[in-house]
Amino acid sequence: MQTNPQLAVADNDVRHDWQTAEAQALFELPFMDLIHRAQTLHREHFPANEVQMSNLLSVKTGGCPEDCGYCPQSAHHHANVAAEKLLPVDTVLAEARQAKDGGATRFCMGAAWRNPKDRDVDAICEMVSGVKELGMETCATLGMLTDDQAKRLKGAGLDYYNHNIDTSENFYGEIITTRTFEDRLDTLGTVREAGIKVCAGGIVGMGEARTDRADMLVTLANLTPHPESVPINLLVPVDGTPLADAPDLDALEFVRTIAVAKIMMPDSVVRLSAGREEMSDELQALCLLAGASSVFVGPKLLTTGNPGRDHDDALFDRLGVTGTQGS
Ligand code: SAM
Ligand code: DTB
Ligand code: SF4
Repeated sequence: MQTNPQLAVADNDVRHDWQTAEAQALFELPFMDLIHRAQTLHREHFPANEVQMSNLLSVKTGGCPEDCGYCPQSAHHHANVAAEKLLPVDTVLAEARQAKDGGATRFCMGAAWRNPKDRDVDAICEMVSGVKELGMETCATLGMLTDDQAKRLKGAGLDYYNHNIDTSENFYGEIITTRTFEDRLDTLGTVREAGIKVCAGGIVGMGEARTDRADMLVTLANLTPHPESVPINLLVPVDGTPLADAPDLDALEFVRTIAVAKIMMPDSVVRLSAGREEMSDELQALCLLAGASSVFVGPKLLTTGNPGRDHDDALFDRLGVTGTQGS
């Protein structure tokens, strides 16, 4: 439970029986009403002026057999990303130590896999236990997992697993053909069953309709319990991917998506994920006002850019926000 004990909490805010029409109606609220409602709920559940910071490292980049239309790491597309092997454990631990020296307490490792092989899981378990020994929280995103792999990762000390449903069940086939929406949900169940905290969200701005954004949030909010963390990514259009020329999403619609996510999952940390590099400070401030309370920090996400720490520190300063580490 991520509830702030100092603040009054209405537990009946946390529901698992959302209908598409209700989510759609939230999207259609006047903007001020929507943001006010989301921010009011947010501060009933979380400290109002804190933003959690996560550090991300791509431990296995490119050459992925999946065909996710947005992703520069897919071997099906022609983005300028070279395929690399899994980084050595020592290299990853050196990066984690550096992140720790910079004040980080959560370290997230991403791999461009459809699913890890068992021998990959051996190496990832070594990374996870090494990062744990540094005294940091651990997070990984490695694709689909078997029950046994999830249990082994949990045993090594994995705290969070990121696996996104990406979009609505309806729109999913337009974006990915090599695995199903059901596969994604199965992995989320496997992760939850293994006792690992769930980080699950999606991407907006891929040409989907508002109903798709509403449906995606309904699927996430009807998971029981809710994912502890809900990343909302704005598509980073990358040359050489099928979505390179996707039409820009109205920025206020992105803010609305964050607000609706917060209202439907008030006890979850909504993360303002990919897309920040192209956002103005003012737009990011609106996203935080809409209930986002976590960001990835550092100059790189997995393969694309992210605002540097200096910029984020200055932004937090302007907003009177404290960047916190850990959960
Ligand atoms: N291969 C694993 C998987 O797909 O689950 C883990 C890594 S994958 C790159 C992690 C997530 O990054 C994807 O689920 C997607 O939501 C997000 N992502 C990838 N490319 C993106 C892009 N161009 N813009 C926004 N989000 C993106
Ligand atoms: C998530 O939802 N967003 C992060 C994290 N989980 C792993 C990844 C964003 C990737 C953006 C494209 C790239 O840098 O390759
Ligand atoms: Fe592979 Fe993940 Fe990229 Fe899809 S999103 S192509 S599974 S790395």
